[in-house]
Formats: sequence, C-alpha cells, structure tokens
Amino acid sequence: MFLDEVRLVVRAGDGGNGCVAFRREKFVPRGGPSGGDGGRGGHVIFRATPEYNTLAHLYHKHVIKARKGEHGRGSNQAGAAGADVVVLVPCGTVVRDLATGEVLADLVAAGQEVIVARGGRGGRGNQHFATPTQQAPRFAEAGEKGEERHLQLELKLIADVGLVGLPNAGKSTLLSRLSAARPKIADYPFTTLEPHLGVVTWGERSLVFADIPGLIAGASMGAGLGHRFLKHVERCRMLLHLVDLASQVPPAEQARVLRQELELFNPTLVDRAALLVGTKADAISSPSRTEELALLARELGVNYVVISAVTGSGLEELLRQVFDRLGKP
Ligand SMILES: Nc1nc2c(ncn2[C@@H]2O[C@H](COP(=O)(O)OP(=O)(O)OP(=O)(O)O)[C@@H](O)[C@H]2O)c(=O)[nH]1
Ligand SMILES: [Mg+2]
Repeated sequence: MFLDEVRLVVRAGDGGNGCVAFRREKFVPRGGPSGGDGGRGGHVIFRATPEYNTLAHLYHKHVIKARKGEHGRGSNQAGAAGADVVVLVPCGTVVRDLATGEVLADLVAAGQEVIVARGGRGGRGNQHFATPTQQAPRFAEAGEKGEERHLQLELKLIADVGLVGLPNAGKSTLLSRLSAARPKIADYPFTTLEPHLGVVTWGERSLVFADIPGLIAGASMGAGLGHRFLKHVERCRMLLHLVDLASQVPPAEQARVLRQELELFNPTLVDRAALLVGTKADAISSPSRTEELALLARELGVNYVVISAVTGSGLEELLRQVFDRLGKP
C-alpha cells in the first residue's frame, strides 16, 4: 500500500522526579541532603531512511510514546534517562504540527533527524537546594512533563524528473522502458494509481524519474487522482510534459489542460524546466501531429522530442536533453 499522509500523536517521556534524601552514616548524626536528580524523559525522534518509500508502516500507529526518566535516588544517585524512540520515515517526509500548521522539519537526506517531542527535564534532587539558612531541604523538584504533539506527516517524493500527462499518455510505459521500475501499463485511463520511482542511468550518470497518475481537467480541484499526487513532482527539477500523438485530442489541447492543472496546483510548476514529449510516434493518428507539436514547442519556448516507447525511437535524444539540462550529478 502506498500512503503519503498520516496523522499521529507523539508523546515524549516525562522527566523523573528529584529525590529527597539525607546522608546516613555511622557517627554522623545529621548528614546533609543527598537526593539525586531525576533522569530526562525519552525524546521522540524521526529519522529519514531510504528503506521506506511510503508512510504505510505508520498507518496504524496512533500514538508513539517514549519512556519516562527514572526518579533520582538517595546517595546522590541520578535516575537514568528514558530511552529515546526513533521512528524511521521515508526521505522526503514533511512533518507539520497540526495545531499550528508549522512545518517542523522536511527530512530530505538519509539519516537526517529531528526531535519532534522533547523529553521532560529531570527534577533536581534536594542536594541542590541546601542554603546556609536551610541546610536540610525537605523538598526536591518534580520532573518536567514530556512534550506532546499532534502531527501530520506528508511524504513528497524526491525525484529529479517528473512525468506528467493526461491519462493514457504513455508515462508508465516510458518509465518502464527507461528504468527497472515496473509500473502497471494498460490502455485505459487511470491505470497508475500511485506514484512510481525509477532510476534512469545514462553513461556514468543517473537520475530518479517519477511517474504519477494521469491528470485531467479539474485535477487541481480534486477531479480524478491527479491532485493528490502532484505534490510528488513539486520537488522535481524538471518535468516532462507527455502528449499522446496517437490521440484524437490535438497536442496543443492536451498541453493546455496539463499546464493549467499544474499552474492551479502550484504556479511554480509551469515555470519548472520542461521538455515537451510527443509519445507513441509509431502510431501517430494524423500526419500533421508532429508539426503541431513542433509549433506548440516554439510557442511555449520549450524543447521537444518525439518518441516511441515501443520502437525506442527518440529515447536517446530524450535522455540527452534531460541529462544535458540537469547538468552534473
Ligand atoms: N503504440 C504505442 N503505444 C504506446 C506507447 N506508449 C504507451 N503505449 C500504450 O498506451 C497505453 C497507455 O500507456 P500507459 O503507460 O499505461 O499510460 P499512462 O500515461 O501511464 O496512463 P495512466 O497511468 O492511466 O495515466 C498502453 O496501452 C500502452 O501500451 C508507444 O510508444 N506506442
Ligand atoms: Mg501510468
């Protein structure tokens, strides 16, 4: 199951209480205060890892708790800190505080960590409170409460190149042709229901491509599936706009719908480096389709390539354009 949004509660451990104790030694009738400090409560920590590609493993975890710190003891013994809880999340996880909406962290790189709930400080034992006038304090500090937060976790995949297009444009076919990814391919719309990543290698270099479900008019408003998944191309440095040359719908019209949906979702997506890709060159519906594509590219001021994922024509040119544009790894 692919899941890119979960809500959960994180609760750090309370600090242990400070201790009230006095030294008791033979021949020392009134020993001084010797109550140890309480230990710190455990933190709840999120750590990004490439081991996970979705948030599905957190779906059933409603509350994540770390342990309390131990109380202080006599003879100045401090309590042990509560163990921290480390929760693994996929790279690309954005952590938000639900109450304030504030972004607490965007965990992009493997190994990156954030404390999402801080353990309470341990209370100080009575040894800290002795003064010249009060040499035998009968009190100590209580441990602090651990933090509790309601969080929203949102995964935004990390890919260099995003494949966008109307349903059936040939996005998944292209990804499977260029990489080892095996998304489902079929001749009906909305075959792809969840994003797929594939590593595309060209010479010594490689880039991560993301295939998302097809977009339709109104996707940004919630029609179809597209709106839910557009966030996964928000981090992409380049977008391939796929238009189906075998379709009855002219390329200009397909591209218009596509750009409109991208723009409505996030205006920076239309300004993102783009390459117009005419697909299914082996099955062109009208001989003028490639000319229409060339014209459109000129109007939009972008480069274009014509490909066939079936025969492989144009794929080398497509990769050259993408890798040239995105520079060194
Ligand atoms: N003739 C021909 N057919 C292709 C080519 N590329 C894809 N197709 C066919 O087009 C149909 C749709 O391909 P998909 O790759 O599933 O399209 P998609 O854009 O991922 O579609 P959604 O996931 O539904 O958005 C399938 O029947 C493919 O076999 C091509 O280069 N030539
Ligand atoms: Mg698909």
